[in-house]
Amino acid sequence: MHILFATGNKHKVSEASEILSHLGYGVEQLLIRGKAPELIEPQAEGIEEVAISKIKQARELVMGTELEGSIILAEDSGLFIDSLGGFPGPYSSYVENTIGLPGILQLMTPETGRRAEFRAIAAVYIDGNIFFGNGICEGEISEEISGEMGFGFDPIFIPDDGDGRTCGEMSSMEKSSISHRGRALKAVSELLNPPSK
Ligand code: ITT
Repeated sequence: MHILFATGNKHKVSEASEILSHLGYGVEQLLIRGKAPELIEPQAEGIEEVAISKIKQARELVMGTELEGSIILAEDSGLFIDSLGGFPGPYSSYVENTIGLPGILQLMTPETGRRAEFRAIAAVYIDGNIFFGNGICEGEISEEISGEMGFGFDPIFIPDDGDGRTCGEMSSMEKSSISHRGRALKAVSELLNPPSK
């Protein structure tokens, strides 16, 4: 079964491809005329609404094209820091692009603790239906930026289910086995028909 991933983030595509290929699915980035479409993320919405919005936008783009019957995956994710009331949450992209990882570290204080979690919602459109999978990865914001693998906030996030390294210090296989994205994609894949390889 072949899935088109509506995302502008190539790291997400390679993670999803690795995770879902083990489950028998092929994943490629959705490209319209050779380019990843720019999907608008409604800010101030929950990540589920954002994932649905991405699916709807992608569906509109493929309507009337040879991709119209394709299975489409969209996903929204974010970093939720306990002591900041879940911030940056839906604003994660904006925060990464503005204050960045050093800015997040500066917001951490010894009094409030460093607990945080990544959340992801994967939405798969197939034949008029949308299936959802949720994934959470709990952990802590590290003291320092560490590691060059992964992307986004990986170098400042130490997952509880790991061994003390940040996600930025893990191989993609290690990260996906415990990550929010790995969990969300596995959950949604279980709702789809078993793929015929
Ligand atoms: P889309 O085109 O799929 O929207 P995006 O990179 O904008 O790609 P999101 O809005 O879902 O993706 O991500 C929100 C932010 O959270 C963004 O800054 C990401 O870098 C970050 N993020 C999401 N998943 C992550 C992960 O697995 N590791 C580190 N940072 C992550």
